Parts: sequence; structure tokens; C-alpha cells
Amino acid sequence: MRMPAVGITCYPSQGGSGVVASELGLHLARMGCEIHFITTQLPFRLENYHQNIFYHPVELPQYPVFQHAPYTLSLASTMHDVALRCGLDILHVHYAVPHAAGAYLARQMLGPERIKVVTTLHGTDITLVGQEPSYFPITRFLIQQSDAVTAVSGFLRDETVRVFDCGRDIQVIPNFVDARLYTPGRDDAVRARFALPDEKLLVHASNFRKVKNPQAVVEVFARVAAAMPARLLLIGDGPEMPAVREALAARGLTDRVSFPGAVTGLEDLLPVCDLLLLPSLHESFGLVALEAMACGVVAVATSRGGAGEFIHDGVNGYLRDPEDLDGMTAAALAVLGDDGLRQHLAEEARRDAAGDFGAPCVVKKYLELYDRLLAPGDLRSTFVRDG
Ligand code: GMT
Repeated sequence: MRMPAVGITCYPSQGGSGVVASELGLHLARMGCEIHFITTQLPFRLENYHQNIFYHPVELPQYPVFQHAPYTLSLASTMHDVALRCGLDILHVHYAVPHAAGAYLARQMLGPERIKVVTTLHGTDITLVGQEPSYFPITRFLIQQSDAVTAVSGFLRDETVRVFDCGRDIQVIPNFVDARLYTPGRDDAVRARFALPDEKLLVHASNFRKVKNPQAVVEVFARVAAAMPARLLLIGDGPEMPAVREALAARGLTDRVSFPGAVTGLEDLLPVCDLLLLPSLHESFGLVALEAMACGVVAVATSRGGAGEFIHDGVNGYLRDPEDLDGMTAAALAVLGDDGLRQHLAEEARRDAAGDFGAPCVVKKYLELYDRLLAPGDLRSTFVRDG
């Protein structure tokens, strides 16, 4: 199999879609693909030198006439330029809005059959943003026009079909975790920064938007802390953080909580925790829960969305409705109050995360998809196309 040259575009900050895109690029590069990141900043996992990885910044020149710099046009131009200079076979965009538009324009500029466009749907590009009236028709059009579309869960695929009725095949390729990086193994010195030995350490990591339901984290933590010595680690930052801090202060809990901010190196922090809370209003996948599981940390996660595709309730973690505060608290107390149970669930969680959702298993599916797309004479048979 000739290894393809792939242009990858994503939001380079710390969201899950950027993590998946960066990790995918790193793994594909190790397998011999030439990977070209076409993004506004270097994605955070890629600061070190890696063989087969190249970075092409998307510049956003300001001009007094523009109210906002037209990101999609700069992206399309850069994609077009990189595709020509570096001989790209594929443009693989993560998060449809507006990355699929950039890739569509670049492909049009390059001419027919010159390059293939793969769009990976991640979450709110479908469940929230893409459904805004001003984005809906173009999101639907771009899903139809991509040469291949993947979704990170069956839930997200079904939502896309239900909402956009776009008459095409969407392949589910789940998110994955690098189980060599995310491993169990408590570093007592790291843990000591956040909790005393006899305290339980709960963790929540997100970009603190409303959809992450961080007030439920506060409420469940308050109930757990009333029942046993406990601390909370809140990793990340976002628009809801001020309200979270207020709610913690109102309950007199501020000094039981650490706020390291939007730090990198989650793989060092997760293993020192006892339980992850992810009570999102919905979650197309919930990558951080998978990362926690790989570290042997039990997750109590939302039952709305795709987390149920890798968390099996009571077997390797817990699924609860995001409004079921009693249910989340009871699950947390059960795990934290019984070390044998926690250990058992943690082992199941690690095994399941590192198996079907480990990088080797999932990255291969992307490579097979590229291979199908690039197979001569087989370009149109793989996917159901909408006329
Ligand atoms: O869709 C978003 O809101 C942002 C996106 C991100 O970049 O973090 O999150 C989505 O993609 C992740 C990676 O595939 C998934 O793990 C998250 O579940 C998903 N977020 C939501 O569905 C709310």
C-alpha cells in the first residue's frame, strides 16, 4: 500500500477534536504517511520534532474593511497551496464548521479528481452549531460533498442522518486513546499537590461550556464531600468557570478545589485521581472519559449521547442522566467507598479502553478508509452519494 500524503485541519487548541486530529496525525506519520497540519497554530501535541510531520500556518491578514478576517478563505487558499506544493492526496478535516468548507473550496480550485476530502464530525458541529439556521444548509451541503464522512460515534452518525437527512453513508470511526501514554500508575508526589493520602480525589476536565454541565460537577462533589474526605480537581477553563467558582464559594468548598487551568499533560494528572465526573447535557463521545479509563480511573459519565458506546454501566464505569444528581452521587459514593469495587472497575476500564479503543485498532480504520478512497476506479463505489 502506498502511504498517502494527508493534510489535516483542526482547531489546534485543547478541545477533543484537536486532540484526536493531532494524535491521528502522529500515529499516521509513525506508520509512514506524510502528514501536513494546516491550522492557525501548531496543535499542542506537536511542539517537538516528529518525522513525517509538517506544519503550514493559516495566516489571517487583517484589513480595515473586514469586520472579521475571513478564516475559511485563508484556509482554502493555504490548503490549495500546500496540496500543490506537497502533492497531497487527501484533505482530512476535523469539525465540519467551517473546515469542510475550506476543503471543498480547495478541491474545487484544484480541479476534479485531484484530491479527496474526508470530513470527521466530532460533536457540536452537528448537535449545536451546524443546526444554527445560518449554518444548517451549508453544513448539509458540505456533508454531501465530502468524499467520505466519518462520525466519532454511532450516536453522532444517527443524529447527523436524523437532522440533516443528507442521504449518504457515514462511517463510524470511534475516538481512540494512546494507551502507552495514558496509563495507570499513581505518582504520589503529583497526587500530593491536590489531596491528602486519606482524601478521595475527583476530577472534571473540559472547556467549561454549558453543554458540559459543570454545575452538576459542583453539586455532586458537594454531596460526596459531605459524606467523606474529598477534593476536586477542575482542569480546563471556559465561559462557565466564573459561575462554577461562585457556586463552590457559596458552598464553602473553594479550598477543597484545585484549578490548574487549561494545562496540557492530562496523562500525568488523570492517573492520580480516583473518579472522573462528566455529566454533560450530551456528549457525542466524551474523549476525556476514555482517557481516564485508560489511566484506570473510573468515570461517571452522561448517558445522553455516545459515551455508552464504550462505558458499560456498572461494568467498567457508570452512565447517568445529567439531571440525575442522586444517581451520580450514589455511583460516586459506591466506587469511592469500596476500594475492591473501584479496583475491579478500573481494571475493566483500562482493558476496554486499551483494546477496541486503543490507537492501533482505530488508526488502522482511517488508513483503510484513505486506501479505499484512493483506489483507482473505486472512487464512487464505496460511499452512497446524494445526487
Ligand atoms: O463539539 C464540540 O463541542 C467540541 C469538540 C471538541 O473539540 O472537544 O468536542 C466533541 O468532540 C470530541 C472529540 O471527538 C468528543 O469527545 C466530544 O464528546 C464532543 N463534544 C460534544 O459532543 C459536546
